[in-house]
Amino acid sequence: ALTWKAYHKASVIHDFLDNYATNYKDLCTVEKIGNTVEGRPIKIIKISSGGDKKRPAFFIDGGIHAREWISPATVTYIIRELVENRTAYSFADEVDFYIVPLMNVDGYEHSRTRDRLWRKNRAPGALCKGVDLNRNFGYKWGGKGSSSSVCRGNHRGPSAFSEPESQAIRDFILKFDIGTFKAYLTVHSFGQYIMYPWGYDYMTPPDGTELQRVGDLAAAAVKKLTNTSYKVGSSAKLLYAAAGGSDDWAKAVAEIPYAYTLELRDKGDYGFILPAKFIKPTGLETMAMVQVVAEEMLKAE
Ligand code: 0X9
Ligand code: ZN
Repeated sequence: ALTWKAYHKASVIHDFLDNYATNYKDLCTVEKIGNTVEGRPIKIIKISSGGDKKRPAFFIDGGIHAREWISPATVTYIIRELVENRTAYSFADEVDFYIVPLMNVDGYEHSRTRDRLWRKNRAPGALCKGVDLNRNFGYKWGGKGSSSSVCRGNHRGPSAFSEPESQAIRDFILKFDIGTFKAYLTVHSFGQYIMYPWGYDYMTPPDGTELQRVGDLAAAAVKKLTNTSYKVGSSAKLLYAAAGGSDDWAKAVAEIPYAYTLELRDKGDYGFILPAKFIKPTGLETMAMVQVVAEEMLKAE
C-alpha cells in the first residue's frame, strides 16, 4: 500500500487506484485509458460525488517524466486528500476530478530499476530509446526546445502524438465536449515553479494576466502553509522555450482555460533525487495549489 513515506512501484500506485474504486463506489471510478509502449496500463481515476450531474472538470496528470518521482507521489497524495479527507475541502463536491497519477509508466519503472535519471518513455529504437512525452503533444509540435535526435533527452518523436502515452491523454480529454474541463495541472519536478502557457515561445495568451493572478494566489497560499517559495510566470519566460508540451496543447487545442505546469520541490539541492521525507510536505503544499485553482475556476463560472 502507498505510504507517502517512500516512492512506490507502478503496480502499487495502480492497486491504490483500484482499491479506491472498490471501497468508494459512489465517489471513485477507475478506467484504463490506454497502454504504454511496453504494454502497461495507463490508469485514470475520476473523483466525483453524486449522480450524473456534470460539474466543472479538473484534469491532473503526473509522471510524464520518468525520473521526477515526487510527481506521482504528490498526485497520489492529492487523490487521497480528495477521497479520505474530502470534508476538509468545500470545493470538492463542486468539481469533477480526473486524475492520471502516472502517465509514463514504462519510463518510471525503468528509472526505478535501471537508470535513475531516465526521462523519456521507452519507445523502441535501434540507436537510442525513448520519446520525451512533453515534446510529443500536437500543438506547435517540432518547435523550439525539442530535438529530432533520438538520443536526446528532449527527443520529440517522429510525429505529433506518435506515442501511446500522449495519445491516451489526448483521446481521453477530447472525448468530452470542449468547455467541460476548466483546469489542467501537469505535475513535474523540480525548481518550484507555477507556470502557464505559452511554453513553445516567449509569449503569453490573451488571458495571461488571469493565469498570473491565480498562480500568484497559489504561490501565496503555499508560502503561508509551508514557507516554500514558488515562482510564477509563463513557462518559456521563466524556464526556456520548449514546444510540444501537454500544457500548451491543453490550453490551445482542448481549450482548458486554467492550464498550468507545476515544477515541485526542490530548487536543486537534491533535484530529481528528492528524499522521500519530502513527499508529505510537498503533497500538502501542492494540495493548497489545487485548492486555489479549483476555487478560482469555480468563481469564474
Ligand atoms: O521541459 C519540460 O518538459 C518541463 N520541465 S522539466 O524539468 N520537468 O522537464 C517544463 C515544461 C513547460 N511547458 C512547456 N514548455 N510547454
Ligand atoms: Zn518534467
